[in-house]
Amino acid sequence: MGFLLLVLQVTFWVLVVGGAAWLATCLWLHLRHPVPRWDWNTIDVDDVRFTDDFLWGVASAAHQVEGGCDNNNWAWWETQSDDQGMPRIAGGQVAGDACDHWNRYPEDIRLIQQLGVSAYRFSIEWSKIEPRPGEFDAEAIAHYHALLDALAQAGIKPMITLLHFSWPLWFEQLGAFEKAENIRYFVRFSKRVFQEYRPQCKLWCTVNEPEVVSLIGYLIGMFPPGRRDLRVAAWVQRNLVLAHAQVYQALKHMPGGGTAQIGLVKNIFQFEPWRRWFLPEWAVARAAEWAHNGAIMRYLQTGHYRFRVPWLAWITTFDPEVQGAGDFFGLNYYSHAHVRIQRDRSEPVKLVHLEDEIPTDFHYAMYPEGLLRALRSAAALGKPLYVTENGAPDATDGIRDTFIRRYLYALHRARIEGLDIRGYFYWSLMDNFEWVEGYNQRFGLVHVDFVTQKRTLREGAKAFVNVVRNRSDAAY
Ligand code: IFM
Repeated sequence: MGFLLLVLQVTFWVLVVGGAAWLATCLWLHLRHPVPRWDWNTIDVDDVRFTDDFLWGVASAAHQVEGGCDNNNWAWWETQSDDQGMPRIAGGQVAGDACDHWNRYPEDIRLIQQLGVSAYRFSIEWSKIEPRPGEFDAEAIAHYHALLDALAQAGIKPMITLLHFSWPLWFEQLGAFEKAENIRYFVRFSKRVFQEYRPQCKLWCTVNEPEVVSLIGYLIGMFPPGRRDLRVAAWVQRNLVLAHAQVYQALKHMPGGGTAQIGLVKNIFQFEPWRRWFLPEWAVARAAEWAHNGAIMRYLQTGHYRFRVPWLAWITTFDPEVQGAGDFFGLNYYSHAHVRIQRDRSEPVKLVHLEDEIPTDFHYAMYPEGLLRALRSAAALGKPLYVTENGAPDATDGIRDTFIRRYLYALHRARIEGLDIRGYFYWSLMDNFEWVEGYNQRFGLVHVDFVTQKRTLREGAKAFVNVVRNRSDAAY
């Protein structure tokens, strides 16, 4: 009896002390990582002002809009099937002619003008410029000169992205960014492009979303090359950021490099626990936050890349050229997600959004508060910031107006706080090939009929046009 009492007493105190420690940890995490939600009913989202020198733009990427990108990693991927024999892209779609932007860019530049913006972010398709290793294609080079000339004539400032998910098939076959020694090919291509177009372009993005390429291509296996290996993914992430730094250093030493503005573009996506009292969800959310955001931000700040998952991926490198590499930081912001642990062996962890959040057509919700959070964390790098992408897939145009007004309100708030944000690029100018989703997700300010290639400005896009046109420096 006495022994049983003792066991009960010990159990009682273990539960009390353990429970208290659990709750205290959750409370501490909750206070350290709050999830701000604004009461939109009390906010006048139209009360926003931007200085006249703020750069407004729209964005696109070569493989998604140009058409004829048939010699790269994605063109190959679009013909592949998964283990169950299902096509890699929704419904077996392929990028094909995409928006035929390669031929229709004069019309698309007129659309950009109609929107009232003064900048266009686009990418140069590496596989067209350098179809075979070391061979540069004069026609493709001339094409981008013509595009840049047309933009200049229209008074639109270009922002060039050197690597936006697609690369030549020959580079893929060499192992792409799985091997650090392959970075030199990307540096060679970048130098050639910079030499050609620097006189026509001041703003340059090196690599777009290294964490997305590594996560989806090398861990989840839904982007090419379809690998599922945490260790490889962590190395690819490191190599892509190292590639950014090496390109940055190389271009800075070229003619025109000193005055060019060159930066990395990173997607910041926040991860939260679905239940704030549930420690395992905190643990997964914090780990995801580190893998997706923290590891790269710290690498850029210090040159140290640390990606440590016992037995799976244990990486520690120091690359001094990465520390501080970049004249600006390009932020792509889309949303946040809540991590839910569930009793489902096939999907033990699921990313969900809260019921009271406005959903987009994709798997994430509208969360403008997160743009301000992301801008604050990016500001820690001490560089000027550009929002290089922000937008929503919304085929029925039901939420685009609200999306734009709320996000631009968050942007305005960030500027009022004093964050050094130089410009904002909406993703995207027009509907385009949304990678694994094919043409099913419609992000465009402009609707595209992919049968006739007819472009039509969406009603919801007018909210963007209004802010862009009414800019004023009164508040500053
Ligand atoms: O379409 C993509 C783009 O290529 C990279 N950033 C996110 C966009 C929307 O998913």
